[in-house]
Amino acid sequence: MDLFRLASLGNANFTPLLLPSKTPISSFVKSRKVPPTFLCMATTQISTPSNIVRRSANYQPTIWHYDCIQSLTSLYVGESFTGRIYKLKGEVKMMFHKVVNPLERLELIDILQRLGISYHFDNEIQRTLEGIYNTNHGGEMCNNENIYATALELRLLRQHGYNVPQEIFNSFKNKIGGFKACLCDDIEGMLCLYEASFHSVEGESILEEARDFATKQLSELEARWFIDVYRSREDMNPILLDLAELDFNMVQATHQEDLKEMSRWWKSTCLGGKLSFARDRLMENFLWTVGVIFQTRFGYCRKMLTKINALITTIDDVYDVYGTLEELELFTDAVERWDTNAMDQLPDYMKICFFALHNSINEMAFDALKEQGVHIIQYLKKAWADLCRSYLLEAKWYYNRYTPSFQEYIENAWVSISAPVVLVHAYFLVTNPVTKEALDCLEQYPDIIRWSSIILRLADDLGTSKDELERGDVPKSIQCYMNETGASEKYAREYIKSMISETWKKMNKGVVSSPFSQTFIEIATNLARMAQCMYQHGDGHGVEDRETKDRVLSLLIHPIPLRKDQHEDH
Ligand code: 0FV
Ligand code: MN
Ligand code: MN
Ligand code: MN
Ligand code: MN
Repeated sequence: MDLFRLASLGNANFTPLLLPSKTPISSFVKSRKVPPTFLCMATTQISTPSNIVRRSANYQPTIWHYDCIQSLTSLYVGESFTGRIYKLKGEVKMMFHKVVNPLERLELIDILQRLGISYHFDNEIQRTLEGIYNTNHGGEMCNNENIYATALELRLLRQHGYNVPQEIFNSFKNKIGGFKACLCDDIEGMLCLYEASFHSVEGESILEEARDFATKQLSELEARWFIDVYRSREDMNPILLDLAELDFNMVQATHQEDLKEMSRWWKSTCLGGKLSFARDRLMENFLWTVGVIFQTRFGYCRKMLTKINALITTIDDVYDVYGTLEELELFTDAVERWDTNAMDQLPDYMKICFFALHNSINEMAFDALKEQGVHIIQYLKKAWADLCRSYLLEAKWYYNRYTPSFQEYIENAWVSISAPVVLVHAYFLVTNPVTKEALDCLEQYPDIIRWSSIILRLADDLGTSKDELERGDVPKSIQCYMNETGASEKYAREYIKSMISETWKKMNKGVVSSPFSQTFIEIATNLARMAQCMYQHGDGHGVEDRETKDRVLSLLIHPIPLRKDQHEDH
């Protein structure tokens, strides 16, 4: 059920769709009094005069209705399926013993990863790769003739934390230092080289050349997609396919239960209904978390991250769209104080929002105290205060019509994209025991959090800034860069894309030598990948009914149709 195969997802085929503006800006700016949904509330608000002109983002109501989500039921639950999975897993484990050729072993690992079932075989994969690393890189450098095999080896070993030198590609170079032209005919080899090149770190010129050389574009890398491709391959192994399909459906059944629970929570907050200016995007908020951590055993983490994403999405709209500067100052103050006493001065719509935030986050901290005996609320509330301060600074820039320099923008924007909040919470959701060292490190936002946040911010800007500027928002990275350098929009976008690539290299390096757990590293990496997925065709988070809808249907709603014999416990 792996959504992604490699760090390059979307890097390659990232083509933001620019939405033509059908609506003149003036019609976005509606004069709104208190939203009608608030009329039923006992209103104590004092600070919102009725003549305030508020912006509107014109977000559409959600297409995923509560009753529809609650009616999701999957066939793929229960012991007969668990037993079948267990049997198939045993057969795959046998394959690791039967296959002796190193290339075939690498291919087996690659296929398991692409089918999204490698997580069942972590030990086998680790042992196999260790053996291959020790044989090929322990002593003398190997001299490979097969570029496909060499690229596959570099990618898999680097993905699993082995430091394989880029120089293993030297034997494919010609006398003047370029890649040999004849390699182009090897399409499989070129694709493999292309993928491997995304595992480069800064300054690796050979891998950079490799990427330029292997210009083949990849697209659609989801496991769901690969399962369909694999089914029709000549060398398809029916055991692997059976396991992948069954596993996909069973994992999906768990996701559906998580989703249903979160949709009940979302309804209970009333945020979707009462804050009619804000995005009601429970499904998308959930989809992000499946992309970030899909394994069934991390259900609690997935659910809490869904809440966090939903709160972020709502509060972001409060700052970017609806709130007045005075209200935003009050809200920021309330979050900094983390005190319900600070709520008295807030307008009603902010009271609901603050209370939902305060309750949800306190509950998570309470869970951590009960389950693990760690007292973490100070770390969580600091992350939210940092986020709200960065939101407030952007609001001030907006009201002052100020355009920051690119550097000044980025220094704030990697926080205002909310990834640090997501990752700080994620850290506590997957780490046990929590160490003092890690806590100190976390407070300063370690590099892995920064790189992931920057990729998320830049990808979001590529996908959303056009609409944002039209409705009235601060200049984003593209506009700051254009303003500072005089570059065209086209060039500025290219620059931002190259900055994403450079940041991936830093990320690749940080992953090799990090004090954090593999699970946390994967979350941080997947968050950045997910950003490139969600913003690949424009605003896939805010706009529900395009590519995102197809992804939701194929990943979360529709199971893979199975043959009859796959239902039986042989
Ligand atoms: C971005 O929206 C947004 F809502 C995000 C990133 C929240 C959902 C996802 C996660 C929490 C991971 P928007 O483009 O309005 O954000 P900015 O920062 O540009 O206002
Ligand atoms: Mn697509
Ligand atoms: Mn926004
Ligand atoms: Mn914002
Ligand atoms: Mn944005």
